[in-house]
Amino acid sequence: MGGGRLIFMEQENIYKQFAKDIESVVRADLGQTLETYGYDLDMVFTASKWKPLVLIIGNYSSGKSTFINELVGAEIQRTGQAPTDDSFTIITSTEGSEVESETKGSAIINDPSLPFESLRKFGEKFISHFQLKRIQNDKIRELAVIDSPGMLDSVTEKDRGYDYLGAIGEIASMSDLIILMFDPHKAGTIKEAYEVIRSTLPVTVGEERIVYVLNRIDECDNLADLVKSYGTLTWNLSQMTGRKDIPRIFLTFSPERARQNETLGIWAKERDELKAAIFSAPRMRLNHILQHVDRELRAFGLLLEAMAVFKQNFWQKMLYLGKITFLASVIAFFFADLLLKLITGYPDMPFVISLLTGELNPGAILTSAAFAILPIGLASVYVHRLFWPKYVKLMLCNLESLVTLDTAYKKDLWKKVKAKVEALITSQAGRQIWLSHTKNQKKNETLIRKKMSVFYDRIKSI
Ligand SMILES: Nc1nc2c(ncn2[C@@H]2O[C@H](COP(=O)(O)OP(=O)(O)OP(=O)(O)O)[C@@H](O)[C@H]2O)c(=O)[nH]1
Ligand SMILES: [Mg+2]
Repeated sequence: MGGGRLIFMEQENIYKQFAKDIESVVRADLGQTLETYGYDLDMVFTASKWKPLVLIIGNYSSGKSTFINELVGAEIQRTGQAPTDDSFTIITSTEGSEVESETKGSAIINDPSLPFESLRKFGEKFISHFQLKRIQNDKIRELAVIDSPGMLDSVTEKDRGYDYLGAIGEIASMSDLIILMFDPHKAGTIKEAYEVIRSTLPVTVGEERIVYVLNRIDECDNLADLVKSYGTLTWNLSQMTGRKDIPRIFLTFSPERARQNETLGIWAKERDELKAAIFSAPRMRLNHILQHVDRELRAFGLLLEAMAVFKQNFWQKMLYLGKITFLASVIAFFFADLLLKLITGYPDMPFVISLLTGELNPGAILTSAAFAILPIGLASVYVHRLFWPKYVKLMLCNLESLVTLDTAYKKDLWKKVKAKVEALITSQAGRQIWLSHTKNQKKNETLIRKKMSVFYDRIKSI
């Protein structure tokens, strides 16, 4: 046990060190800049805050809880044929001298050492369906497994009382591995499962983090029955994900609950492979952290792009207005008093005349200067009172015009930062036209291009 524990500790150190290194590079190169734009660095590193997470989702009664119990080797979760779990339960081991405990949702969300603060937005009803169980168990020392309420067919957000799909999406985005479990009775035909695969997961999770499982295959009456279920599931998945390739689907069954079935032999080892995949979650975390930081930086890059265009458009218009004002000032300087003389007969000697006759006097220069200032004053009032508020409003109504969303990836990133761009323009537009966004863009790009690639190389060598 000592040796195994030592390897655990070493691994733990590698992962923690990796996360720390990325954090310190980003903080050193971009910390201040991120803060200038109200970017909370803690949010960027939420993914690396706690243990690797494995989220288990799927149809009701597909065997999620049974599988978790088997994984940890203890009856932690209730199981049953009808929909059983109505809560999200995080299961992990106790640390050091901690005793076994169950923590309520409100305490989890308010605990700054845990990464679940962002789930607060799903409201009280969700929080009351959220819990953390710490058990004495070495197997899950390095990770936390999350059991979830089974997906149902005819349930709505109103029935659940909270945005179930939204919560799944949010938890999935933090998770390093997502096990999506089906069973032969409902191989991908459940409405909520459809929604999750079709709309929720693609937004928050990279494909490589999702593991598909067809569980309870012992309940297929014969091989033909199993092939039919498998075919149905792959067909449904291809419809839902839009993927052209067929992802690997683990065909599993619970050795304890399985009915006698002679065709099962060949698949018996898939259960162990699935468990091995779960225990590799800490490794997945490295990728996850890096991808997460990379994505956040690229999203930040998009925010900078938007702010740079916001600033550039403004100064372009100012340049145009400046040229007109300058022209008006020059005309006013030379001819305004001449016009005044034609209308009112005053002053006696307009500036241009005195210039031509060589009788230039300081009084005439001063009057002309005063006339020259007039367009500047008017322009400045126009900019402050009319142009600026209108410009800000126009930009807020056309936020998309600030960025080029030429790829699906950029469109996804835009969903992440649009609200931030809006908030920046709403609350500190005046500041944004003075900040050096292009310089910050370059800094950000250099960090992504040069320094992040070093970390990608480092993952390969771990
Ligand atoms: N035959 C067979 N039965 C299984 C298998 N896995 C689980 N079961 C049984 O299926 C039923 C449902 O299992 P659970 O583990 O409670 O399923 P769940 O996915 O957690 O269900 P919800 O919490 O309701 O979403 C239980 O009665 C289990 O004993 C399996 O591989 N084969
Ligand atoms: Mg369950």
